Amino acid sequence: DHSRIRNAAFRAKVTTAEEAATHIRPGSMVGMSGFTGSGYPKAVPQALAAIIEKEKGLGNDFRIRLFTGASTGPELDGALAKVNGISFRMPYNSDPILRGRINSGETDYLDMHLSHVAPMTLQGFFGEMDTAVIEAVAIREDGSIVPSSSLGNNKAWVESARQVIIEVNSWQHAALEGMHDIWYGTALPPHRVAIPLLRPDDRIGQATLKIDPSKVIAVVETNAPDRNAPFSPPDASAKAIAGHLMEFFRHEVAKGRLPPSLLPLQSGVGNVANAVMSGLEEGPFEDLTAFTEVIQDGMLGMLESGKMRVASATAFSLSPEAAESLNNRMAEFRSKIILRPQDISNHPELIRRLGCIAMNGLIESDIYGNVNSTQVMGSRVQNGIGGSGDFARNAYISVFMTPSTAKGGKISAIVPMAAHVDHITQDSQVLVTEQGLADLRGLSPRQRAETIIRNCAHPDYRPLLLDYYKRAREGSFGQQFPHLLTESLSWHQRFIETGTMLPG
Ligand code: 0RQ
Repeated sequence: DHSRIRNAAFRAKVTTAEEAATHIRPGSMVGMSGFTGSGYPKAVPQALAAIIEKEKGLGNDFRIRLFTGASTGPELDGALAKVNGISFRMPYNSDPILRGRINSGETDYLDMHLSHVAPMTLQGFFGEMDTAVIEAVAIREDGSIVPSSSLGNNKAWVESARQVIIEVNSWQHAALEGMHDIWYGTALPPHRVAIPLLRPDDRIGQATLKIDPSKVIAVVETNAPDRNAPFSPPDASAKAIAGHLMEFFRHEVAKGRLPPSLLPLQSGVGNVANAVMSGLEEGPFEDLTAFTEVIQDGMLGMLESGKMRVASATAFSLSPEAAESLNNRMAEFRSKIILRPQDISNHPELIRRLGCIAMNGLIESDIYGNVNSTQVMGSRVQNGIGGSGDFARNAYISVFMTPSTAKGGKISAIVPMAAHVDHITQDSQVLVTEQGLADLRGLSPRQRAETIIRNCAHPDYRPLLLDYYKRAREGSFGQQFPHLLTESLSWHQRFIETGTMLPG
């Protein structure tokens, strides 16, 4: 009935995903919507994958350069990676098939700070964007677009692309209309102005995306759910991490360094982040706010119970059950949730001004608190830096949290030297594992090492780390960051050779 397409000119452009996908050319730069498994186009990418497969069968090379907000879903990254149709990808991925293509060297991957992507695209640093494919909830009478469950880089894509395809997804709740806040004061230097946002719940822009109708070449109707991987329920380790963090927050409030309602929270995705949300739900802090990238299950729970007053983000990242439950009660949440473009949700100016508490996961930290968020054994990407760098660098307090071991104890998350560094010591101020919490603020590198090994390392690895550190204190070239360079990455090499970091 086309009831979501309330503008006649756009209604006249309704077509099939198959037809729309024929407008995407081999080798072109394509910007698609989507952030952490929400709000990504579902039909056109699959139709494009089918075209690519057919062309490849005929012996024709067909790959695209793919830009998004962050990770998407199996219908987008999964489908295109399966046919090896992505030559270049940025800025964040968590799809396992695409991860395989990246790690085998078939796909080039540029892992970027998420706040940089939109301005750098508009600055022209990446070349010309050919096509934007954007998921929407509706097209309004005035021809403006109601974005769906993520906003990501959509504004930058529709502004910079030569042509635009819109997927109107009737699975997305109509009550999402009014939840978005899109700021249009985004001039480039030297004309930039201050962003007029002083509180996480300030609305500074408009609810819909402006679009030049002459650019829109196709409108495709879909009815398909966002497909995000379900979360595993918090295990004992995640609960212990959450417990240590709650104790830290209580201590900081008692010292007068944090207000009783804390400060705007940023939290990553995953098992541990979700457990921290459950910890906050049960904890003594009231009237919480979030200024973050993604709203996950735990945060939705706090908004529902009233523990949290408002959450500002760029996307939802929900388990299928939570997405269904949100969809059934979208109108209740509309006054409590604001979705912004990711260059605003992750903006350093705003994170610093609001004094966010950043809480992110990690792959490994070295004994000095250099944090690797992205590369397993230094060379195999897991997901990407995502927004963790935007928040860690600019937060009021930057927390990193992780179980002290991975892969059933065969890997220590605390290592002598990180095999890759995403966050330097200056950007990691509190480190938490199930073993304990290390408050690193004001500590010198050597004091940091002693605190991290004592408080955070797993008992299986603690004596090995102490032994390494003691010998580094004796044999290092310098004593600012004591290291034994021929040995510092030997734990990683041992894992590659023997399948465990533990010596035989
Ligand atoms: O792999 O699924 O194959 O078992 O990494 O690890 O312990 O479930 O923890 O879900 O919190 O993810 C850093 C990846 C942690 C995440 C990372 C393996 C582990 C498992 C997941 P399996 P866990 P989490 C907001 C902010 C960067 C982006 C970011 C991340 C899988 O937090 O991507 O923070 N962060 N964005 O086995 C080998 C190690 C490992 C390891 C974990 N040391 N060695 N494998 N794993 N540590 C979101 C956005 O920005 C969009």
